[in-house]
Amino acid sequence: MNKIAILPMNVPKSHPRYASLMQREKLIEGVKKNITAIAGLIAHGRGEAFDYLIGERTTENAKKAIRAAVARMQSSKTVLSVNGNVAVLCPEEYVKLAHLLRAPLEINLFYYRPERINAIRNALLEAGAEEDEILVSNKEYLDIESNRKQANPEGIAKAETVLVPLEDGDRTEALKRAGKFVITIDLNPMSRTARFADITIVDNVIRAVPLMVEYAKERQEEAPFDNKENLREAMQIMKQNLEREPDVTSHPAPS
Ligand code: PTJ
Repeated sequence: MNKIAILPMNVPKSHPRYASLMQREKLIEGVKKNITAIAGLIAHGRGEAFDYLIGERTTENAKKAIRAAVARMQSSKTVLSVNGNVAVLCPEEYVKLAHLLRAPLEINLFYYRPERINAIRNALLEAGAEEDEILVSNKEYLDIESNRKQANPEGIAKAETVLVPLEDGDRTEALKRAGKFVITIDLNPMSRTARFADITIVDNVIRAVPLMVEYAKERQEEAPFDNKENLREAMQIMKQNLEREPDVTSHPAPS
């Protein structure tokens, strides 16, 4: 890992893509600290492309999903799954959400390495989590091949609802087969995770998690939520943005 030369970058605040460049810097730092998987950088790039298509903003469609997700998490036994990307992109807000929901955090990695577990645990502690709020997936639980099959008997295995932010596609279906209610935050409305989840928030975790924290400060009413319709709407927004005339005066696309 240390053999890879990563040039330190001085991102000027005036740069029009400052916020986006800073997210990349955080992830690169995360790789250096063993928090983020190298593949997490690629995953982020894919997310960025979809973020462009929704106009790099939280749409009304995403807000509706966030409200439904918070209502469900407030009224059921919930666990917040943690991977390397979330642990660098929004650790403080994720820990705050766990506190407001009184839900444990469970580290569950696709690219498992013991040193990554330790690094992520430390990142969560630094972000304000208590030692006993952090669980690690440690027992075979799901009928899938990848390391994501693990779950903690006191955490995901016992939970009614699992929040799985930005994730590869194999776990959501298996969690559904295990009877869980699955909520995801995924910028790609076409991903397997997005399609198989019960509630999909099509938004960047950077924006969605702080908003979840805001909503979780008050009791949210549970209301019927149609995820297929929600995904259809998200794809419609992307389609409309793609059909716009090129506009050099405004980017992201205005709402
Ligand atoms: O830390 P690990 O080992 O558990 O690995 C985590 C990654 C993310 C590397 C792993 O789960 C993976 O490879 O995921 P995928 O298959 O690339 O899927 C990630 C999904 O999240 C894609 O659909 C992306 O579009 C989406 N995505 C990427 N960045 C963001 C995002 N969604 C919301 N917010 C983002 N910032």
